[in-house]
Amino acid sequence: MEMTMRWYGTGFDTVTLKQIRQVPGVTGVITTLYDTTPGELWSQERIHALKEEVEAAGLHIAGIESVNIHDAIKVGTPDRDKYIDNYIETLRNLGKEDIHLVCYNFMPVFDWTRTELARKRADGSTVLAYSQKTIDSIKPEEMFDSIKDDANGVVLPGWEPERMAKIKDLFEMYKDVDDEKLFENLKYFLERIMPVCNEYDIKMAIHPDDPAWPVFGLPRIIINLPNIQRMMSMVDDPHNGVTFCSGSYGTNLENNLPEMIRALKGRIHFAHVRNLKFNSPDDFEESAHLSADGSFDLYEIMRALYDIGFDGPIRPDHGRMIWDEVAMPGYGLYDRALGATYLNGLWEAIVKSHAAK
Ligand code: CS2
Ligand code: MN
Repeated sequence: MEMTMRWYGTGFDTVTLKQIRQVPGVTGVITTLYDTTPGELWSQERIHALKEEVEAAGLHIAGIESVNIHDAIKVGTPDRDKYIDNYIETLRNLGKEDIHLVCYNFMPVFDWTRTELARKRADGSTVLAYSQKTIDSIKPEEMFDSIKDDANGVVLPGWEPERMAKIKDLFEMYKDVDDEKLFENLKYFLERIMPVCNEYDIKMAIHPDDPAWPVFGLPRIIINLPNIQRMMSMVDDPHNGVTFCSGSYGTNLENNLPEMIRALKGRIHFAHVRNLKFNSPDDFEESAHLSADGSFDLYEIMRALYDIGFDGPIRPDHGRMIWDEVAMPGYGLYDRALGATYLNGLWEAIVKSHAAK
């Protein structure tokens, strides 16, 4: 595996490449062109410039998170092909710049959903949290307003104000889309992009829906092992794989994370590893990475990744906000650096204990 951190780019991220470079063992970043909109074509020039900037800081681009999918593709409207054509061109331009991993998601309307961006924990840190009761008591259009004050002035990925302004239209657009339709539209998209993925050896790594169940009545399909297996078999190509995100699949306690990892051998192209602390099955908060602080055994998760021979990029996902840092919720430097260091420590111990046998 290669330890990486997500970086939103100069002007968007409070964290610098220099800081990331100083986190022990972190050699790459997962980045994006944050100012592009879904469906837009990424020029080779812009990708090249981003790559040069990252390389000048002594790091490299280990993958893109995300090239977002236009709603027309998810809904399957007649104009979807023009957006898929753009996506294909973007993949080609990434391939030409020697970038071989793309993370994306197929969630309708919202990306991840949390009801609080700054829940206070006993140690004074703040974390993202989710309560089903809160979701059940508000309308989707109220969702953005209820959390935006805790966003520390930054635009949250997937929660862009322009998008939120159109929330009612978005719901209207998805009104006839159920699980089956969404699977069908995902299949159509994957079939169209696989040739370019094969040509440039680009691994597509779908990110799970977070939380891993339908929210506000919208369908959500990338939520458990049977559905991932369905997704992989409907377009059976090794380039059609997954981002294994422990914090997203883990929202559903029925998902056995180490077992899922083992079952997905060969198709996990990217890993997000973090912990959650459940207060009840429908209320959880994002804890420190340390196993003892949350509900998951991070050693078992890392060991499962080791056992399947995982050799792709891994990153700490969200971190807590600690030491008075002001940053995008979930994406401060300090706790993610602690997370990366902890995960590296677990990995080193696993590697050495296997070598000793
Ligand atoms: C990320 C997701 O911050 C997060 O929760 O893991 O937003 C992820 O980047 C997207 O869903 C992938 O397209
Ligand atoms: Mn994730």
